[in-house]
Amino acid sequence: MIQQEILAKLKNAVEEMDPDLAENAAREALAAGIDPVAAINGGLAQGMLTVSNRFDQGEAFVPQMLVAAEAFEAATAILTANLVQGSKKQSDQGKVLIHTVKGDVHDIGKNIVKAFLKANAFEVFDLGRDVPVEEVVEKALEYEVDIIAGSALMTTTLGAQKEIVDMLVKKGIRDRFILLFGGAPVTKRWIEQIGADGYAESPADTVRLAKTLITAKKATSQIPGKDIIIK
Ligand code: B12
Repeated sequence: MIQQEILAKLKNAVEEMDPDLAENAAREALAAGIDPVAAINGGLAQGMLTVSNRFDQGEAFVPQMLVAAEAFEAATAILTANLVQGSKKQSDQGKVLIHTVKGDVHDIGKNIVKAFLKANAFEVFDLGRDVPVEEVVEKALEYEVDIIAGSALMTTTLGAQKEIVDMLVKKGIRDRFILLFGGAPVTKRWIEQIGADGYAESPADTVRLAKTLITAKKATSQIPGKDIIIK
């Protein structure tokens, strides 16, 4: 009952586009012992969905979306800070480089995925948003990550995911990394077309997929056949 009330408060804070309310509800969730992942998924993300739908229907506009995103992020920061202090060592599962592709500033979905990966003991390097292709490749090599995870929310920026694959192929290092992409316009067909390894539509599926792919990679020292790994 208390859990439902607090989740409703988190959802409401995003819908009301109120960062202070969102932060308070996040603290309340932690104090009540609610799983931070459940708080993000069952509370904040639900509120964002409402606001996204309003935007799509022309009932909300860019300035409102920005404040809703701010409320979402303020609460996520509080909930995620708590996750990082969890008992499992970050990197137990593997290392992930996450980013939003060049030309694209949508990072709410990326941040949710990041929070879930961290909660599941992945070490996550976040390059932020609007990240040039060269930087993604450079940092993946520098941090020696297992997975490159990229988000694209617009049909106009989707092409940057292909550019990442192409650059890795050109440098002869494609097989060093598992390539996971996501964002609303990403489909199984797109992933097959560009030669990436997988995609997921939800943060929970991303974690499941990342674990399966890393296990397979460790077992075979290379990325398994695409038939197995594409969701
Ligand atoms: C919020 C929002 C914004 C905010 C972004 C704030 C922020 N910090 O992110 C603001 C207001 C800044 C914004 C700006 C713009 N936006 Co906008 N925006 C949205 C909106 C309403 C919601 C997106 C969102 O956050 N959804 C909620 C999250 C939780 O969902 P998600 O991102 O899909 O992520 C989930 C999955 O996709 C997946 N996932 C996501 N990333 C990854 C990564 C990996 C590796 C994996 C495995 C999974 C995964 O898991 C996530 C969690 O479930 C969408 C409409 C919509 N309904 O999607 C438009 C939308 C994406 N925007 C759009 C547009 C056009 C713009 C602007 C150009 C508008 C303008 N005229 O200025 C600018 C673009 C600026 C730029 N260069 O990027 C269009 C894109 C259309 C297209 N061509 O594809 C959309 C679809 C709206 C529309 N219907 O027209 N926007």
